[in-house]
Amino acid sequence: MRRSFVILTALAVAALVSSPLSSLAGETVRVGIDRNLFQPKVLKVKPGTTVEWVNDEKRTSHSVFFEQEGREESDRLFSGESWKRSFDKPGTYPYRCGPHPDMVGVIEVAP
Ligand SMILES: [Cu+2]
Repeated sequence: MRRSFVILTALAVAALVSSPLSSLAGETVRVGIDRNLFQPKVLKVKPGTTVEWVNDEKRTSHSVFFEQEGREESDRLFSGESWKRSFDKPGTYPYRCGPHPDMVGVIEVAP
């Protein structure tokens, strides 16, 4: 009895440590960056999703900038580099590329 309790407790602790609460509901969805475009341009995700932008260009560097929220621009992403952001609250999150203001995208978060 006591032994099984200890084992179950250890399993529960291990589960919590290996999967932080913030990521329990979420998956990671990829947005590619290629030919000066975010692909897909409009991405719909559920709350708790992490979005990962990956620069698929050979040469050009880009960033991810949620300017309208007043957030800091991501680091410049060079070829093959990526940047992540998690979205917990429903809403519409427009963003653009720092060095290329015409490169725009939207993350739509809805249950
Ligand atoms: Cu760019």
